[in-house]
Amino acid sequence: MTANSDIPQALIAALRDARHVCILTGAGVSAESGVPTFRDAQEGLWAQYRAEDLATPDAFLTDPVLIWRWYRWRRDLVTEAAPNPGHYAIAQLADLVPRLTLVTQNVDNMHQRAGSRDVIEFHGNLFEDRCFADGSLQVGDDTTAVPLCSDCGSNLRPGVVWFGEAIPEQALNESCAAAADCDVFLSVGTSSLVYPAAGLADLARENGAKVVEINPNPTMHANSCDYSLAANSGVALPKMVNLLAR
Ligand code: BV8
Repeated sequence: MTANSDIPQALIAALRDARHVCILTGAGVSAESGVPTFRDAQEGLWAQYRAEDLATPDAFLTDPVLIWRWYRWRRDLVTEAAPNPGHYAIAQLADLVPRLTLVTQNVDNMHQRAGSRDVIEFHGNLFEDRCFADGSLQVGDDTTAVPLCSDCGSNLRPGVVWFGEAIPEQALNESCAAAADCDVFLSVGTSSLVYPAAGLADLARENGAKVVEINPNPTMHANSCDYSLAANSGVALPKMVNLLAR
């Protein structure tokens, strides 16, 4: 393992020879856009809550008004923010390698706003409304504290995957297939604590891929990575793309 912020030539060579690159991103890739990570303490009104405690079906059943206020606060915050050079570099990388699969734990739509296509939303999307009863995609009335399903009258909930809920089957299957097939797996801006997302790097390694971690705070998995770049993704990824594009 090499731990530094410069991009090892061997890594660029591995990317240049790669048939298939798979990238998993977490909240850290949006940190430079001003979107707080899950590790970051929540601000203001939300400082008294742990994100993990709010992002659960039970919290929604207990107080749907509070949970909708939290998600609308996050929708506004993310809408105000803009993709950063890390997001754009990932979008560019897709044109520099034969095949790129982008899996994100983020629900903030930033990769899509930066031009990434076919993003696998492993934990759903903040801007979707779904029926709490059957999970069907709906369009909620934003003027009501808790929007209702126009089909069955049940509460609507944000289209994200809460703790204790299953990952959408298609997203899970496509992500596992890509991790098992790729030649290079990049784990970017994630603490690698939330499963099953955190298991994708192991799957890639077990299938012979080179595994790379990009995180200013190397995680407990860093030592089992081929490359650990202790850097901000908004710095390391553009550097990597520039070197690859030469
Ligand atoms: C499930 C959507 C079962 C909602 C989210 C195995 C072991 C232990 C526990 C479990 C296990 N398997 C399952 C569990 C339980 C649980 C889990 O993993 N718990 C954890 C806390 C231990 N998993 C689940 O509940 C999953 N579901 O298992 O269902 C099941 C199966 C079948 C049928 C029924 C049920 C569902 C998990 C999904 C939860 N939803 N988000 C919302 O957003 O509101 S998770 C949410 O938190 C995010 O999506 C993300 O995944 C996670 C936060 O992690 P990160 O993205 O990594 O962010 P974090 O803040 O932690 O770290 C940021 C990192 O960035 C840091 O390392 C920092 O250093 C770095 N950084 C900072 N700045 C930068 C940077 N990096 C680069 N550049 C920078 N500039």
